[in-house]
Amino acid sequence: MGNPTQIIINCDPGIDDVLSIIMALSHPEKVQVRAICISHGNTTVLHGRENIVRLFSVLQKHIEENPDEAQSEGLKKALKSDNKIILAKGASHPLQGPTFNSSAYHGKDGLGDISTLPGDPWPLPDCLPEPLVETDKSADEVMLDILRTNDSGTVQIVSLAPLTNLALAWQKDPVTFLRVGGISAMLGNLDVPGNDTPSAEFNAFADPFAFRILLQDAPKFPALKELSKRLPFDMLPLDITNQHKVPFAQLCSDAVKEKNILQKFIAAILAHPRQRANARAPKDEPLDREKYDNFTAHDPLAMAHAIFCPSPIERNEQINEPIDESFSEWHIKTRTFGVETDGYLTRGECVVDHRQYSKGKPFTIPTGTYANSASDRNERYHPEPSLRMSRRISRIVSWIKTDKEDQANPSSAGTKEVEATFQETADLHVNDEQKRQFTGEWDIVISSPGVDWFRGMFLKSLTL
Ligand SMILES: [Ca+2]
Repeated sequence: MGNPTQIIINCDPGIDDVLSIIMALSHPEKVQVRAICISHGNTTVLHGRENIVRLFSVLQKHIEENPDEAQSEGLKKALKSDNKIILAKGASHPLQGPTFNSSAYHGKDGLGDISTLPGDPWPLPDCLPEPLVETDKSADEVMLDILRTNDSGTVQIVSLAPLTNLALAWQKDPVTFLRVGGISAMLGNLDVPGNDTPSAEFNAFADPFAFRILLQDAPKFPALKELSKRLPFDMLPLDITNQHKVPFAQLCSDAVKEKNILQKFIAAILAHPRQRANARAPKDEPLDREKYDNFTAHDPLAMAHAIFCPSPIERNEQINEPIDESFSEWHIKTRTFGVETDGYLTRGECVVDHRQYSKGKPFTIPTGTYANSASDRNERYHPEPSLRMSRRISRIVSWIKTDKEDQANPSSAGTKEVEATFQETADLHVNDEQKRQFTGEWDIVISSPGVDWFRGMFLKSLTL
């Protein structure tokens, strides 16, 4: 068995973020958590930081109180190791526009409001629990530091939150960011409805601008363009995460409440979302537990993918080798889509071209014209010069050139005029078309080793 893969976790903790982190720590033979980077999202960065501190305090108490429990072997190894885990605060708001949270599901504090329970049963400790070390550096700087100081392709990012921290790191130093071995991201929805809004998944909705930078703008970066490469994203959209449900009864039954401190903590943070899930059932008939009393493991599935599926770089190395068994059970499909940033109703929607004649291909959006040509309106919606304007500029440029050259050398003026006109027009045409193409291409995870496999692994990781 090789060394564990080093991972950086981008999260907005968040109930399912916290459960995902416990899962990662339970598999020290597979992954080594190098940093936990906090993002805005489910809750504020301040609450997110406190939730991680609370979690590690509970984990430390758990291994102290249960030194011989076999199911906690992984946790013990991860928490007692000399490997420190950097805790870094990141972006407190999206790159543009308003900031949102999902307190309706996660509670105001992000952990089902356990911080307001009578008697404060899950207090913040006086000291930062081991093996956390806090830094004043921003999350994006921490990501770049770790990528810079490790061999290229050896560090992976698991993103369980809006992509703001990743986009900031990419914008700050794209060459270093390209050293990432793979990115497993819980994000978006392609062929199913949204969860936060009718059309968008929460992480995409919370910062569609960061999403767009990484999906649509990053491929134009010279190093990626020359190599015909794209960022090594494996996206886990609602299309697959919705299928991975775990009965609440297995996660937080009354019997579990009598067990260890970690199980009690898990039951406490799941009480609020369980109540919310059950509230969706019809009131006038007995509760259909199989249908409604379930926890949907969005973030934990992305973490499971990072732990058990080889990264894109490892997969490329396996082309001429026998395919790793764990990879053969995770299926990936490359998809082309765009992300909506401006839509009032559709912010964060992943737009796929479902039209029969162009299904799955990149698409463009017409720039259009306005009855009153107010330039500020045009700039607001279409900051790039229109194709018509580009052509007009190219002709003016070529006419000026030809006029000057015509005076200097009258015999070649005609040919040069044609060449210059076509060359300038073609260049501007290509650039303009690229700018107007609102799509990118990422690998989408379309199946896991199975819901039963996932449930068993997830519950075992949580010592349940
Ligand atoms: Ca999350």
